[in-house]
Amino acid sequence: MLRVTTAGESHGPALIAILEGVPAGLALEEGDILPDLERRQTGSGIAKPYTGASPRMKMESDHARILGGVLAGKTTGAPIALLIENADHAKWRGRAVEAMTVPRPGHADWAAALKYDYDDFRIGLERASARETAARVAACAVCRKLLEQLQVTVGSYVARIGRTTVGALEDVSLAERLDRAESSALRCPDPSAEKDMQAEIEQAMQAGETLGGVIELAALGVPPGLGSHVQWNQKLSARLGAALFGIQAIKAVEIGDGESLAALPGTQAQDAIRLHDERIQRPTNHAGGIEAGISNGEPIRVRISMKPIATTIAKQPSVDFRAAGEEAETAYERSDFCAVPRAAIVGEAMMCFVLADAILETCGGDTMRDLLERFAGLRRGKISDLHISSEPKIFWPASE
Ligand code: EPS
Repeated sequence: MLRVTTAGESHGPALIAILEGVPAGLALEEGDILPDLERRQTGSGIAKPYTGASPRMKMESDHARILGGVLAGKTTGAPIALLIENADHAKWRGRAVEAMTVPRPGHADWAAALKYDYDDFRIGLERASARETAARVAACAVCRKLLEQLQVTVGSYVARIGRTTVGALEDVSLAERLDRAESSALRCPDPSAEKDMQAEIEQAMQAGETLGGVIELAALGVPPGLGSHVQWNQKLSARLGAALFGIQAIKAVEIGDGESLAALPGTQAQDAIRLHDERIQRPTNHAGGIEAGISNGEPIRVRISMKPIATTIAKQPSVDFRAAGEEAETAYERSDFCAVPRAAIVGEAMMCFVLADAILETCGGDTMRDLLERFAGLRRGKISDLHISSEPKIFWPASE
């Protein structure tokens, strides 16, 4: 239902996003997009508190201009076109840029050059760079605005950076963790772990290293019935997985308790189905709000793991492709030391996109008015909402 396409290079004039499929009648202004762009830019990386963000973040102040699809402050149903200028571009315009001849292990450099026959590794870098995520975050802020009208909220927190993980958070509700992340430079809901994370980032920066980590994403207020079990690519879990694996440097996606469920006996890995005041209740949420690829009305919980950024000040073994080629060490390119807190916002953006898409698929609607009416019907969960028959039936009549 929804499609988002981005274009533009990391150091080119601008990034562009086109979002198609948004119903008409959603109130939208540039100020609605700005908060997510600002959240994605957290920290300058060069001053305390260290967040590990690239110094580039100090140079850019991302702002998306709406160039199409919105008239008189409301979406029209036409594609929404957004443009974010790259402030850094001024330094690159008209300048001969030194050839990049040594590919960085783990970056797009080598694979992209081989695939597209590039004659300079910088060509792959320009599009593979996570700078592109600014455009995605802008487009998906529109999806967030749509979800807000339906009382669906999406948030995130950082659960791990390098070796440091958050402490036990069982007593802190999911909503409270998401709330705490908003006032933490590293989006960490545990102040003591945050201090250790900052120390670890500082050490990594001094050592010319980079750090990865783990992000928890959550959506609250999601109705049951999004996605479908009937086809592999309609499963909400599959759609979230594909969208989240589309974020630069994401190496694992887990739904609910994810990998840890593999070690449990079957009876302990499920969420009991209970009845309370004629409503179905689930006392636990190991499934992360998705059963058989369909949302079940519980909060959607997804964990994503990000590898450390491939660009390190510390040198890495590679090959110099000049002339006949010889083994060489990588040269430093400006980059983030740790992009985990910033990637959390990109994760939220992709989650907003997938949920808005699944809602539009289930509810349809050319206009927000249609959507709001139909969406109200999704909030079911009472015993009387289902009509289960107790009569036996012949599913497959014997052939005559
Ligand atoms: C990135 C390298 C750095 C990051 C960039 C992602 O850019 P530059 O090479 O210009 O310093 O700052 O991220 C952004 C610019 C951004 O807006 O997120 C990379 O190689 O992926």
